[in-house]
Amino acid sequence: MLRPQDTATRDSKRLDGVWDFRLDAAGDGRREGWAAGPLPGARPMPVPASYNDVLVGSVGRDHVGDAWYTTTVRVPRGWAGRRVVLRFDAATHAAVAYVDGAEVARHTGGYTPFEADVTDRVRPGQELRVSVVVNNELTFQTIPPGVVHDGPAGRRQQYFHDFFNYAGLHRSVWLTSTAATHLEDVTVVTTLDGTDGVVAYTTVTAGDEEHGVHVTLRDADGRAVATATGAAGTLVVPEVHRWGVGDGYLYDAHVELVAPDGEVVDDYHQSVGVRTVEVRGTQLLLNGAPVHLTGFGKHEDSPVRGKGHDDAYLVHDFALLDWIGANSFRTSHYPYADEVYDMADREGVLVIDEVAAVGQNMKLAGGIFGGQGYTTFSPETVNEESREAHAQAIRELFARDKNHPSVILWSIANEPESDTEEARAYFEPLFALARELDTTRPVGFVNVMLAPHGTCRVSELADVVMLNRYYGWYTHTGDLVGAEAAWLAELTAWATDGKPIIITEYGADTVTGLHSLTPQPWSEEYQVAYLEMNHRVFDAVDAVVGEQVWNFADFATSSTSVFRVDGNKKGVFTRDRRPKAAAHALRRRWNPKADRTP
Ligand code: BDP
Repeated sequence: MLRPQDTATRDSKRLDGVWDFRLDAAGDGRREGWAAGPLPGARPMPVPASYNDVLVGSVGRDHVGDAWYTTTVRVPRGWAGRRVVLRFDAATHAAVAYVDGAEVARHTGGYTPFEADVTDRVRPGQELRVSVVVNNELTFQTIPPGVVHDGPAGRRQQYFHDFFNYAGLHRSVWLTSTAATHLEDVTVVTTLDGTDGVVAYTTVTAGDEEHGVHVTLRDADGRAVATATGAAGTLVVPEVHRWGVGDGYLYDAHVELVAPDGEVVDDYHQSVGVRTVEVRGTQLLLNGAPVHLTGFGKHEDSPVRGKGHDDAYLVHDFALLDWIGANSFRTSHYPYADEVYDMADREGVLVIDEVAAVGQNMKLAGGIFGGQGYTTFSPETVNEESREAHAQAIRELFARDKNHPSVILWSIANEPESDTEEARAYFEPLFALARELDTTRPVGFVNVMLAPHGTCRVSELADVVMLNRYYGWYTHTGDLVGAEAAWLAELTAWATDGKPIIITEYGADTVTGLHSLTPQPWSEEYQVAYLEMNHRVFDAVDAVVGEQVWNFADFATSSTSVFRVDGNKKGVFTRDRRPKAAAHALRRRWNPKADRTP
């Protein structure tokens, strides 16, 4: 599936704006055919945004079930004879889309795109109605999992991850047009041969005629540096400008589909960063040289819009990453909006790209230990159907993000149960699938503190060890001396596996403005002391190739716990992106040469 684009032969129309909207907990809309016309009792709702906090009161926050969106769009007159596609960048968590009341697409998985060919349903120059019903229910067979309970207050969604279950149309909706015969997919894989860059490409074309493929690779100044023909081929770039950290140099592969009479019927621009990623021993190599990741686990999260994509937050967050000296982040705990990866590509920021498999661990809920009353892997809980949904989530993520140079490592789950035979059996085929889909990037998963070295049965399947550890927070609370000794002992044991280790989470909840002369948990001083203790431990273990603090910013969580006060406060920045003392401490470590004049 290619991204919407405006080229000489492709057009796109973004349908973002204020749509008509209605919650439908009872599920009346599907029975009564609400997709067919204007939505009865509609209220306004922005797209993209989560609907939850846009609405006032608990109605949006506590909603479980369907929510309807509808809008009308005029199909451009110039699209006569063209193939027209309706695309959703994301609908969380499951959706059915309709055009003029007829179902055109169905999709499960809240963080990856889907589309429908609606050519037969549109008349150029005419208006059409786009409706979509989005459902936010999570079960043991969804990614991520959850359980819906019936109670005196109605249906309630329980889930096992530590961020609010925001839902709705979180990303853009598009109507696009191409020629009937069109490019369906483009894949690029880059390698280095001395000072040459080698770009291997493959294309997939849909349509019945024999068409040729021409590819021209241009540098950032628009100069053609290599050309090739054929559905698959290789482009060699002498003296290539490598893509690297802080140097997001991008080439442009212009792919043209040419009819036998020479007419260019379709064309698409694929940006290309020429770089290699490799694991060698305990090192992670970018372009053959070791890298050390600095940065954060993030969330797509901001006031009012929830998980709705926002370009202002996007650009500001990247400016903050640059200010603090972060060269990487993890898309904890789900695939982010396409725009985020585009920005990472152009800024030279490294991304650990994560599947939305978070919460498959019934001994844990959001870092807090304590049984959930379920067995993780069983015929009734996480089972074969869940694994198929998980496999599908991997397929869709890899297909979407395969061409981003910024994506250097896949994470196929966060903190699943990993110390049992059942876990091993569940994950083995998923690792095999990931390796089959992408032979060019390392694959891993994020290990939880409950499965320390020696007990984890899944980490040996991974290329890189990724650890979330909270010594000094969830254990050894307030005792940084004891924490340091225990943490160093565990990390030293992991290092004996001979793989690179990335600390994907370490952090302490901190109330901004809470100060203490002694390092008290929740104070800004404690967060700083906690991070410094962790850094001493990391610096003592050579196999540690990355440190990503939990979290970049404070974020919203479910309102049903006694250990979250208005959300998770482990942010180094507040939810509105103001620095805590820890931000300055991290900047001193990660960006020591930065100008410190205010
Ligand atoms: C880890 C989870 C993360 C939580 C964090 C915490 O991966 O989602 O938010 O703990 O407790 O277990 O803050």
